[in-house]
Amino acid sequence: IDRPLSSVEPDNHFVATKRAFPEAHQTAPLAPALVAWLVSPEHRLFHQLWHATRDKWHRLDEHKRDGLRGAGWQPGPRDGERAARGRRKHLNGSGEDFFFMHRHMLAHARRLQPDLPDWTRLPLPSPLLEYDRLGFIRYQENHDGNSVPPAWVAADDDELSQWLHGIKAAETFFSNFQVWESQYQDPDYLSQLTLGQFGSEVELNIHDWLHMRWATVTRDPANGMPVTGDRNQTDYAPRWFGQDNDFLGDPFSSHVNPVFWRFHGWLDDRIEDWYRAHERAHPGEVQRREVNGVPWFAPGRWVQVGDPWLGPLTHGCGGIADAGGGAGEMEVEAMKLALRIAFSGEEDAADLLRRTPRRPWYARHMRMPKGQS
Ligand SMILES: [Cu+2]
Repeated sequence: IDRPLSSVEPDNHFVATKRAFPEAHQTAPLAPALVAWLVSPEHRLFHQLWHATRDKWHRLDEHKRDGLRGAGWQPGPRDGERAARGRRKHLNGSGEDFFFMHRHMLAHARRLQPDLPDWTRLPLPSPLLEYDRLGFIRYQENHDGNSVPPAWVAADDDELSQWLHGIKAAETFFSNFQVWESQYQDPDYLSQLTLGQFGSEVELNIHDWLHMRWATVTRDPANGMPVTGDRNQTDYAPRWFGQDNDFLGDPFSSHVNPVFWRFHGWLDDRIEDWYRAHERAHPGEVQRREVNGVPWFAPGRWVQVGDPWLGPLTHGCGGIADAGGGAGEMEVEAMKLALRIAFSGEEDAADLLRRTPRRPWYARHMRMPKGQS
C-alpha cells in the first residue's frame, strides 16, 4: 500500500476473505466433449473397477476371485491374472497393463480434445513469498491449473494428515519427485528394466504420489462439507456422479480432473524414453507393434505380455462393454456388483479391526517421504 510513513498506525486496517482453492477445472477446464465422456457412470465405474480389481486381487480369497471372474472382471486372462500388488507385481506383467490401459485412455481423450495439455516437466512448487511476492500470489490463484492444492487435516487420522502435509511440501518435491523425474528419464536405468518392471515401479511410486500431491479434499456435493477420508468407495448416490466430483485421490473421480491428464501424459512419455533407452543399449531387442489400435510393443525379452488388459473388452466373457461408451444400465449394475466383491474383503477386515479410518484410495499405501521422519 502506497501511503506516507507519517500516517498514524490505527489507520491500518484490512479485511481478509477466506476463499476455496481455485480448482483446475475452474481455471483450466477440459473440453466439454471430453468431460461428458469422463463423468459418465460407465467410465467412472470402469476406471474405479479396473484399478480396484487388480489392486485387491492378491488379497482376495478364491471364492471372491471366482465372483470377479464370473463378472468378466479378473485382472488379465482367467487363471493367469496379473495383480498390481503383492510379491509378484514386478514379474507378472501388471506394469504393462498399467501403462497400456492409460495409453489407451489417453488416445481416446485426445480424440475428444486434440489440444489436451500435458506436462513436459513436473511443475515446480510455489515461489517463496519472501522472494517473489507476485509469483507467490499468482501461484495461489492457480491460473494454469498446475498449482498444488493445500493439504487437509483428517481429525481422526493423524497419520494421514501428516503424510498429506509431507507429500505436498516443497522439500518433498525436491527430495522425492525430482529424483524420480530424473531416474525415469535415465537411459542407463531404463535399459535394464523390462516394461513390466518399469510400469510397476512407476505405478506404485510416483503415480500414487502424483495423485495425492495434486488432490484437493473431497467435498460432499450435498452440502460442501469436506470428507477427509473420501466418499465411501461403494457409495453410488447420484450426487457423486456430478462434474465437480473430480477428486484426484480416487479412481472413481480422478480422471475427471484436468491435472490427471497432464501427469498421465507425462508418465506416458516415459514409455518412449524406455524404448529409446533400449534402442540405444541393444538395438532391435524391443519391437514396436500396434495393439488394440494403440502404438505398443511386441512380446520378447523385455516385453512379457501380448494381450494387455483393458477389462472385459479384452478378457471378458462377452459381458461388459468398452469404456468408450455404449455400455448400458446392465453393465453399470454389473460393475457396481464387481466393485462390491472387490471391496468386500476390506469391509470384513475393517470390521475385525473395529476402528480403521477410511482413506483416499491412493493414500492407502503410505510411506513417509525421504528426508522426513
Ligand atoms: Cu488410472
